[in-house]
Amino acid sequence: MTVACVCACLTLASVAKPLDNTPTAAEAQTFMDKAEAELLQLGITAQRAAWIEETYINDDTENLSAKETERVIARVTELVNQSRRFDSLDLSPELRRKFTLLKLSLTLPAPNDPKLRAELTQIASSLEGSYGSGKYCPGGDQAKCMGIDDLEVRMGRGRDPKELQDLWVGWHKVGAPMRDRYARFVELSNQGARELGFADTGAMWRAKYDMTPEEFSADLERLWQQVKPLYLELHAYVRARLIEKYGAAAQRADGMIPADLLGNMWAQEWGNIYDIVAPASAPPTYDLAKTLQARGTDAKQMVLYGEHFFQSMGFQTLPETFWERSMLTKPRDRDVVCHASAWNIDSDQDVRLKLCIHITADDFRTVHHELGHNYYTLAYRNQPVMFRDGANDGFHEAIGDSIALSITPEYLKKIGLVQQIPPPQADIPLLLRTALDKIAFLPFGLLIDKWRWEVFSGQIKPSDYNKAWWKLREEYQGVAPPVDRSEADFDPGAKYHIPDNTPYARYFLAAVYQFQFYRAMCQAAGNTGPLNRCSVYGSKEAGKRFQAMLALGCSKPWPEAMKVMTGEDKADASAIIEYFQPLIEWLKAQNQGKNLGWTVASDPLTAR
Ligand code: X8Z
Ligand code: ZN
Repeated sequence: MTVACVCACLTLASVAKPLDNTPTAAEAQTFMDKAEAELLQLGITAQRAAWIEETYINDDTENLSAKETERVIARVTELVNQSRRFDSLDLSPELRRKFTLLKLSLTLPAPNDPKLRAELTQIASSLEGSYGSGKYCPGGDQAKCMGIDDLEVRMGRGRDPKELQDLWVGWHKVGAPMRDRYARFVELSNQGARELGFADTGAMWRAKYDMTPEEFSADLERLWQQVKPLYLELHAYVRARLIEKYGAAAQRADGMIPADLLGNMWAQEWGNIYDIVAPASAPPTYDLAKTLQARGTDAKQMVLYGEHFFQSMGFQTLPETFWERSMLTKPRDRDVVCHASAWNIDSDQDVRLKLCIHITADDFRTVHHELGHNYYTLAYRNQPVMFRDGANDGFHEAIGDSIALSITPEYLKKIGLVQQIPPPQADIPLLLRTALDKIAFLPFGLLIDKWRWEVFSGQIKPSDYNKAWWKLREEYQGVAPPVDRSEADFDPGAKYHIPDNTPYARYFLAAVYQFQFYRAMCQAAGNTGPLNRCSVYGSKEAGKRFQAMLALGCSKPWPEAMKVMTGEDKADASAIIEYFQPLIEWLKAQNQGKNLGWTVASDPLTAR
């Protein structure tokens, strides 16, 4: 029994203290126990500082938060370097996983030189501050200034191409002043990544998925190829309807769509232009925003709807402190980061939301998205510190969205938000409305980090930042800048996750995972009808299945966590295809005889 012998020898080797200075498994365990306790405390302070910074932006809070971030990065780096002496030890899979996670834990690796590290964290804080305090004041009128939350609502509702272009150009000015800081940020962070043994920061990010960075890139490409045909159909259909509506303003010889006409500042989700593209003879569906507004729903009630859904599946009520400490509306007297986020200050019960809620259908869904993060952190809070995170970051982003897919007309009727359930013929319009958000998002979700990975690897030079950005947007999304751009602009800076340094591949993954999770919950709930009509509202069975996966945190490689919930151990877009099947057939019929796709401009910075 060779195998048993090998195991026994290794176990003995790690128990008995060898004569040389080789560390033991017991020492590794003690080291990790201490590291976990220390990092928990450092993390809590850093989270508090970040919370204050993002809900009260000024030089002081930026500075204090940068200092705390710096402290965490410095200590993690130190611990990673010290832990290298345990690299060749035979440790339990659990302990080995903790060391691997520790090594991968920084999103912002920083140089060991304290001066450079401080410079990097200051830049990081200031980029975030620039975005958060960014405004556009039409006509230069200070009384009309809008932050991104108001601008998003205007982009969603606006139907005058001139106004849309003006808002688009106005907001995108926020990027230009970030350009030089961003280039330095990339340089410094890469140095940190190299010191930790990675090729660059992007390679470090791609190493976080229980597979090699190369396997990860290939997996994303596989998923994209699965869904690309559906995106092409949607793009062609929407393009035709926009041309019907706007004429020349929407029409381009190359077949691309101007990026300001899709109801969203970044053309990343198109649900807001549903009214423009709705099938001509569609039976009326429902207008959630109108109903919510007519009832005088406030921000807190929006969140209560979300909490109520989770509770119906057996999840706990949110702690009292959630309501005391969350920021649900935009304060009048100071700059805040309005971009929605969910927080867990203490890796325990101190969960919060930070949102500038508007009473819209978008924000109704965003609330569910964010609560998904909160419920995930609550579910894994009893894991050891190193395992208190999502199975991977795509899981974290998918949880709330997989619940929001259950916001069906039947569900809305049950909670009194629609009067009448639309007839079965309304399935196509409803699916189209969902596809405008979920399918339109896919290429966007993919290209953001395609850009960033090449920026970090040096393939894209600072002098080409904007050109490379638009080349990817044109290639993947088939959208073009509404006005000429140049390298004097820095349009990536106008998208939150670039100045905030939040990796973005997670959202692409989540767009796929959420349909897998939803399909599994629907099975658990005993759904037998078409997938798109399923709601797991009230299903304790679905809740139990979900909770079992959530409670694992990142204690197991993500395929194992996925298996617990879905029986599958791979990302797979077949659930998306199943969900949208009736729409796919309908779109194909609508597009018959039309060309799908577009040609990418040779100069991506030129509007037309
Ligand atoms: O950033 C978010 C969430 C916070 S984690 C509101 N999302 C991405 C975005 O807004 O770009 C959700 C969907 C994609
Ligand atoms: Zn999120």
